Amino acid sequence: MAETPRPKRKREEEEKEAASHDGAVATAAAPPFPLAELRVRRVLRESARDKAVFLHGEVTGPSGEVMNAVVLLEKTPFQEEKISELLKKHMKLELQMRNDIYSTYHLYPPPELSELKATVVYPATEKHLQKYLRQEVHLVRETWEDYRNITLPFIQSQSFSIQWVYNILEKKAEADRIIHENPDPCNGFVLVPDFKWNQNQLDDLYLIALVHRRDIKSLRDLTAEHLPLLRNVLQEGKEAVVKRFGVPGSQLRIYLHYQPSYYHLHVHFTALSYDAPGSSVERAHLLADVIDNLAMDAAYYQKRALTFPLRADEPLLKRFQEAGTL
Ligand code: M7G
Repeated sequence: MAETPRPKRKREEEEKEAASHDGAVATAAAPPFPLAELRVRRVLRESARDKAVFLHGEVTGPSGEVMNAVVLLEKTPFQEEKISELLKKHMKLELQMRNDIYSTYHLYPPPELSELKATVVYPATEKHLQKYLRQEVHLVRETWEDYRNITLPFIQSQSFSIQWVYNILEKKAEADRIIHENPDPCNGFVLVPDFKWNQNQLDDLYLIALVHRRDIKSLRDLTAEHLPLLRNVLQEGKEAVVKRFGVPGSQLRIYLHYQPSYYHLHVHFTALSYDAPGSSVERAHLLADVIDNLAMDAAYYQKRALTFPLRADEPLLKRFQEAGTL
């Protein structure tokens, strides 16, 4: 596991704490994915702004079968404390152009300071390939009746496997990464770093709270019965983040996605200053607002229409089109 990033204040204290996590290693005993053997089939998406590329590739399995993989390569944010090292230890500096007081260079950092983050989904299903493929997007406005008649039957037949969630809850994976746990089977949850975050810097802090209960698919299922659980996630989640990372609750965006990709209730915790993917108004619902809405009306999310984006080729969009609701 990467070293826990240190908040700007309380460095000494944090260093001591970080040291206690240094020994942690990834739980997966499986060998690393054979990246060098990946045959790239196509670029699913590429983003100059995010400095990221999503690849669809193939690898040959042990018995000769061809298996799909999605590989995301992305440049990681700068770590403030490593910048002077990077400037001192660069391997090469090539002048690109000079004009008056302006000049640009190609700077080649040493390998240990030029890390890329690689995220691998293997074996990847057709749904993973679709999830990462750049697509035109449409907004859908779903009434409660639409949810019951169109969305619910669809997600019951189609949703992504949530085995990774159960692995975390049962400590079969990522156990060493747990930031906080409330073990109560009804009102408890586990808070872990999201796999989008490499934990090297706080600028893109991203954690995910997974509830222990397995019967809540999404925002749509929430009622006043779930208020104690949601309040625990909000309160204890904020306390755990300030304790471990020094980031106060006032600088966290804590929200649920609707629609989520994985239908087991979870809550996203991101740094407020980070423009996290999926944090825009058409997908993110602030947990504090969700709690207030349920406190005012126990069946709020079984009454109101909800808007969300769907990619052009998503089968759910087709179902809405066929039902004539778009
Ligand atoms: P979502 O709202 O269901 O879908 O969020 P999204 O992926 O479209 O945002 C699920 C969240 O879980 C995302 O932020 C993922 O990055 C994160 N996530 C997904 N997987 C498979 C893992 C995993 O294996 N470990 C961890 N720690 N996070 C994951």
